[in-house]
Amino acid sequence: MAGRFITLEGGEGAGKTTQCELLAEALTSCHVPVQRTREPGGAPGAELLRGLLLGSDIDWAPRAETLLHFAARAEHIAKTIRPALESGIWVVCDRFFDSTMAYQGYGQGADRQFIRELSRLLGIAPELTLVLDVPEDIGARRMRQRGGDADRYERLDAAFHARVRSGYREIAAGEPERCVLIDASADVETVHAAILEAVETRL
Ligand code: Z5A
Repeated sequence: MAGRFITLEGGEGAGKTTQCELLAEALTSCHVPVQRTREPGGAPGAELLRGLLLGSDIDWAPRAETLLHFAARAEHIAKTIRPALESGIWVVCDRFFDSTMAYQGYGQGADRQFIRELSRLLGIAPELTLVLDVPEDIGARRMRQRGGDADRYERLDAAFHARVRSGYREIAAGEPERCVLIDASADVETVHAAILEAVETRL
């Protein structure tokens, strides 16, 4: 495809949203056409599913929750990601299939082989994944400082967030050709510089 597909991943408060915005601005200033998007969401139907996943108090069965994330992702790919890439636009996406592996697989104990197989069946994968790594206590403190209501996942306990973080570290270590682990405990500008270096080196 003509565009390049970059994803940002990490636990709560890692700074993905902040860094997606800065990366998109940096690409735009180099005259690279870019579409910023996010998961769950990024297309009208996927945003509806986001409401169910984040806003409801339903205690989903792990497989059902996994499939809802993949349903949202399939819609997002069909309506937003693939059309952008096919027309030469770079896609910078806040979370993608590694989030399902980290949160549902490592965090909630859903079947990881099932998630791997669903990821493969999507038929599309990021060329570069920046995994923003931050200790859970720093991430939680940033979220408290930001304020607002906690979603279903943010309300889960510290042990859950520790499993998510170690899951992300395992994913990054297992796929070094696609993933770059970034120390996200540094200040915003330092993290942005590390991301730009990874993008320049890898793409
Ligand atoms: N989820 C899932 O379970 N399975 C899936 O397949 C997918 C998602 C796709 C989506 O929530 C939730 O869905 C997510 C996982 C689950 N839940 N959790 N936890 P979301 O999209 O609403 O939220 P998020 O992705 O977790 O992002 P976030 O929690 O809002 O944080 P962030 O994007 O990583 O950080 P931020 O908004 O850029 O920054 C947070 C605050 O920290 C803010 O005040 C910043 O100004 C500050 N900040 C950012 N960077 C820094 C640095 N470097 N230093 C100091 N302060 C900073």
